[in-house]
Amino acid sequence: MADLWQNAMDHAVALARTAGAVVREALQDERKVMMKSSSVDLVTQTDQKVEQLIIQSVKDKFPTHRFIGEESVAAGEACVLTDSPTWIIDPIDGTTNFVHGYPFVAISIGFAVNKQLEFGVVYSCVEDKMFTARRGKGAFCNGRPLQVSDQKEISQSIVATEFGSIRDPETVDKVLSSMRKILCIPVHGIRGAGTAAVNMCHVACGCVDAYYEIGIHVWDVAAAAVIVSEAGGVLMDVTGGQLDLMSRRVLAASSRSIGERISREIEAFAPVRDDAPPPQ
Ligand code: LIP
Repeated sequence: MADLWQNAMDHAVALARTAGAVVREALQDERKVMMKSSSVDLVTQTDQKVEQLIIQSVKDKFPTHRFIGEESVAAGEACVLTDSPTWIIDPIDGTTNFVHGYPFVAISIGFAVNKQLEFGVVYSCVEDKMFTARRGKGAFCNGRPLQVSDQKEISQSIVATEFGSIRDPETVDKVLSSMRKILCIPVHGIRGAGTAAVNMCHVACGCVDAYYEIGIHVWDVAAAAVIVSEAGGVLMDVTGGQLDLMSRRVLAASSRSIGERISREIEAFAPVRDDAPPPQ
């Protein structure tokens, strides 16, 4: 079995590179933008094309494997993680960045078996950075090993987060209140790349000490979760409890103590889960 997953991972890296070239090329052209759940939840033809390209290629090579893909779920497919080998795909993480030409755009491919993540590939294609990790085998960027920061002082930390795409005033108040409390700890600063996958890879690299967000989806974080943990980081729920990939909440940190300290300042809320049955 071990070799089979290595095969799958090699295929994921090759696909991410091919997809990245498609995305970079599309950045040169005019992009046709469509809305999904709201005017700030965007999709383009490139998202759909890249997801199809990845899924078709995986189906040809691994016909029994299953998929959770951002645009397939948007088109009505179920978002269910079973014990079967499952590819969890975000064809463009950072679609808003892509639409505006803001240079953090990633192809994110995670892979789980028996509901356990086996490998993650995140290709930040404008920067040409290929982040990879396989369970138990370390995390890498363009082949160089990654290690989270050894910062133990929250007051000397830098924290990544995003405003997210849930924009009702009550939710925005909670998001801003959490950021305010974290800024007032005080931490050195707050940053955000505009993509969950890249923010998490920044935790793995050690250039930020933690990242949290409420409102993300399983395809935004599955691949990068392996990269963070293989770089020595920790993953948890924003309350400090156990991470639940379908809960749409994530906190990644360089250490449990930094993560738990941040979790104490976050005003948690619970978006509709990724695996919730569709409304009747
Ligand atoms: C995005 C996430 C980002 C979040 C956005 C959106 P997408 O994913 O990576 O962290 O703030 O609202 O969910 O839609 O670009 O794949």
